[in-house]
Amino acid sequence: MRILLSILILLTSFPVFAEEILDTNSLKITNAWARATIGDVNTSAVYMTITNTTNEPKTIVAVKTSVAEVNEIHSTMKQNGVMQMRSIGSITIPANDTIELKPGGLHIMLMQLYKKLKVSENIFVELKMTDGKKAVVEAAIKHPY
Ligand SMILES: [Cu+2]
Repeated sequence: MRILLSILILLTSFPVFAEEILDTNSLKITNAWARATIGDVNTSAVYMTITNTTNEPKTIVAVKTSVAEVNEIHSTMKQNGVMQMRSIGSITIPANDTIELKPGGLHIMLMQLYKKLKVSENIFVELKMTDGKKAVVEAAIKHPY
C-alpha cells in the first residue's frame, strides 16, 4: 500500500513538475537557424533572435541539442586583427530587451556532431535558464550564404 501511494504521488506530481521546467512565455525566439555542414567538418553553429518579454533579466546557462556531443555558448571577438571565438558560460537578456545570435557574434557552438546537418532539415535546441526553466526551439538548417 505504501508503494502504491508513492507511485500515485509521483504520477500526480509529474504534470506540475513539467509545467515548472517548461517556459514558453518569458522568451520569444524567432529566426532560429543552424549552419549546414560542408564536407567533413563536424562543427556547426546555431543563431536566433531572443526577446525577453518579462520585467526581469533572463540568463541562459546551458544549451543542448541531440545532434552534437558538445554544445556551448560562444562569443566572437577580434583579437590582434584575428576573429576569435571563445566559450562564455551564459547569456543574459536584459528585461524587455532583444539580443541577436548571428554569424560573427554570439552563437551556440555545436562540436563533435553526430551527423551532417543538411539543408531543409531541422534540429531542436534546448535553452536552460538560471531558474531551471527550459525553452525548446526548432532551428532550420540553412547555408549561411
Ligand atoms: Cu564558436
